[in-house]
Amino acid sequence: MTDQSRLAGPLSMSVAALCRRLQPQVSARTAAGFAEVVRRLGAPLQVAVAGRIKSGKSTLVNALIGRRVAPTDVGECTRLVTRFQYGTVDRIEVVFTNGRKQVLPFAADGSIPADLGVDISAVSHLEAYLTSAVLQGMTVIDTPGLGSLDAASVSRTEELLGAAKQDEGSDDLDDTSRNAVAGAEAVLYVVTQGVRADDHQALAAFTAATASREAGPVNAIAVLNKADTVAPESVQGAGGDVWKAATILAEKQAALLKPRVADVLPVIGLLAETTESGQFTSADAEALRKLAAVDEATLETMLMAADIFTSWECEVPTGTRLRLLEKLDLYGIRCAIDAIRADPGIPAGALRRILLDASGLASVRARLSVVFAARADGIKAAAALASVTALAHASGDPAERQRVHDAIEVLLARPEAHQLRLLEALTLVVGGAVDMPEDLAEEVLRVGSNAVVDAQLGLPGGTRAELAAHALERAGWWRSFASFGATPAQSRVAHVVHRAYFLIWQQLRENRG
Ligand SMILES: Nc1nc2c(ncn2[C@@H]2O[C@H](COP(=O)(O)OP(=O)(O)OP(=O)(O)O)[C@@H](O)[C@H]2O)c(=O)[nH]1
Ligand SMILES: [Mg+2]
Repeated sequence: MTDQSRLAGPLSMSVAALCRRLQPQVSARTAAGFAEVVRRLGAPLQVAVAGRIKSGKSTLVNALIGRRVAPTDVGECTRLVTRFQYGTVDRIEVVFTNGRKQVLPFAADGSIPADLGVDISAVSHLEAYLTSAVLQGMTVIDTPGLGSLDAASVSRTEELLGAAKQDEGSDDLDDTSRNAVAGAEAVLYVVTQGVRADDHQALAAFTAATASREAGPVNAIAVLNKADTVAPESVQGAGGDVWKAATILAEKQAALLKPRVADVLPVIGLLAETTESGQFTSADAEALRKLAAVDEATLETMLMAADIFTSWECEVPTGTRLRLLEKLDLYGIRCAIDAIRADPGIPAGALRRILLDASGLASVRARLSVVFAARADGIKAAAALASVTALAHASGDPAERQRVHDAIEVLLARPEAHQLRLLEALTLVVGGAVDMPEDLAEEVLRVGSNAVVDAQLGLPGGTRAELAAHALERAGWWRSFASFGATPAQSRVAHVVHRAYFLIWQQLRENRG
């Protein structure tokens, strides 16, 4: 807890310092809450993978971790929250609602057993500790599907993410305090083509119930999973291409989910899982080679539907075909066959690589690292500040509330807290708390939610001189908007945006030559 090097950066450090400083000045209960906030600040970013039932959340979690460990499809575990975090020894624990923990053996294939062998109604959640390097940067929380008919699993998720019983040492936290400090800090939202019009509300409801702050472009990204199942002829402009069709659909959904998520990226979770978790074997490659030798007309027919593929008369055994279907589905099989036909001698490893590239996972990873990893400090610090405010509010003591409020104001006024103020301003505008004309809201969003300067300025590829001139011009504009024409609430935001542009300009000048 005192190991500052584990904190994500300077903003987290200053919020942790604020908590420690305030601890002796507040009630024991609030102080316990602050201790929990500090503990969480030292942990990796908590990313919840959310989405409707069977959208492919667990499949994607496996792909990201690089191991087929989360149960997919069947079994009682898909109704439980599982937290995947870094550990030096692979271990699974069942955490019961009464706080008791029990170590579970892995199933023979290295996954979490489909049947836990315990009374599931007494289970709070699962903790999986894995040596996966990805987990050093973030804790991934797999959740049961939203819109599940099983009310018990929904309330378990809400309880866990919204009011999780944390580790030992925080037993003195009551429910209100726990509510204020727990929760995911970022969301990876999984949608499929069959997205429903109410996904926007579902995302809002999920984060309201579970995350310590609302989802916004700063801490939420979305993927359009099962891109391989999109029927290209149903999407105008796709020219019959599956990936193009999925990309067009993803863009449409981005507009629908805006501004709650930064982006919607198409992905084929299944292909990503198979190729990243060691499931694609040389036997699979051999079977695909045999299929590639089948004449085109027959193959065309076989690849029309899964049942035709498995039942058609063919040299490759039905069991093998079923296995390929499970691992790659028809689209992946088609991709592999095309690759083999283009290069008959292609080794299994290169084939795996092609399928991985076709899954779109690389873009998702890149986006995760831009949106989450690079901003972990700001996201964590902002979430922690929200928790601190909520804790003070819950204390019911006006003097205590004022003391905490004042301390936060002092912290935010410091120049190095600028990024926090920008995140705050962005959240106010995106959440509708501060009304802005649409073009200005867009601009706040662009400046606040991009990590790279030319994207922040809306001038991708601009020269340094162009960028600097633009930053200076916008800084001046926002300053005069803050003074003339803005409402008091808008003016607060405008000052922050002005400052952001000014700092960008300064940075561009300093890096000159
Ligand atoms: N074709 C195809 N199937 C997929 C893809 N991703 C997942 N699936 C399949 O969809 C089914 C559901 O996947 P899961 O990962 O269990 O979905 P989930 O969202 O975790 O499901 P719940 O936890 O039960 O809500 C499985 O049979 C997966 O193999 C994909 O990209 N393409
Ligand atoms: Mg699942």
